Amino acid sequence: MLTRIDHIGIACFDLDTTVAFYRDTYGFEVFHTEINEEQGVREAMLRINGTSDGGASWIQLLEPVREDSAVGKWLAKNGEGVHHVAFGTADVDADSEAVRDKGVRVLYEEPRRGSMGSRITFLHPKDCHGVLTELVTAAPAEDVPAAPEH
Ligand code: CMX
Ligand code: CO
Repeated sequence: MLTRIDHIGIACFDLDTTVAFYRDTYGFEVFHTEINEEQGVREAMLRINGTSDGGASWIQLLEPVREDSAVGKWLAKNGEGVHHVAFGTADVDADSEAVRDKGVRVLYEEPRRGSMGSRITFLHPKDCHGVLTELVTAAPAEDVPAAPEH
């Protein structure tokens, strides 16, 4: 069952200046950064709030590390902006199979590694009314790095 918005993925040309905008304008701090080579991104996760099921909601800022990556191609075509929406679930395997059974294209045979040890898959935007949709199961809490002091 999809129980929350896990994150909004936002594509940007320059991660550092975009992080600075989110900090200076809203006061959101970076909780975690990483490079995900498989996805072709350098990313920053800004924690917006915790939720009652133990998960959290995030803004995921994405800078491409390769022009031919999903985000690199999208940026070249559209410029900066909202790239995808991610729903949180306790069981990404079951939920992606359930969505597949409804005829929606699920892009990965098996979920892959996402931010902070999560497991992720994507649904094709053309089957989702133009929205690239991600399904996420967060890593168990003890696997997630502690929040920075601020
Ligand atoms: N939102 C909405 N539509 C999108 C889209 C997006 N983010 N990305 C592509 N599309 C649309 C394009 O506009 C295009 O539509 P038209 O044919 O009408 O012009 C169509 O989908 C095909 O796009 P494309 O540019 O030819 O790109 P590809 O088919 O090569 O790739 C997709 C599209 C969705 C398969 C690819 O982006 C993908 O595999 N995405 C999943 C992985 C990902 O996005 N990783 C980065 C984030 C990592 C993370 O969240 O951790
Ligand atoms: Co994402």
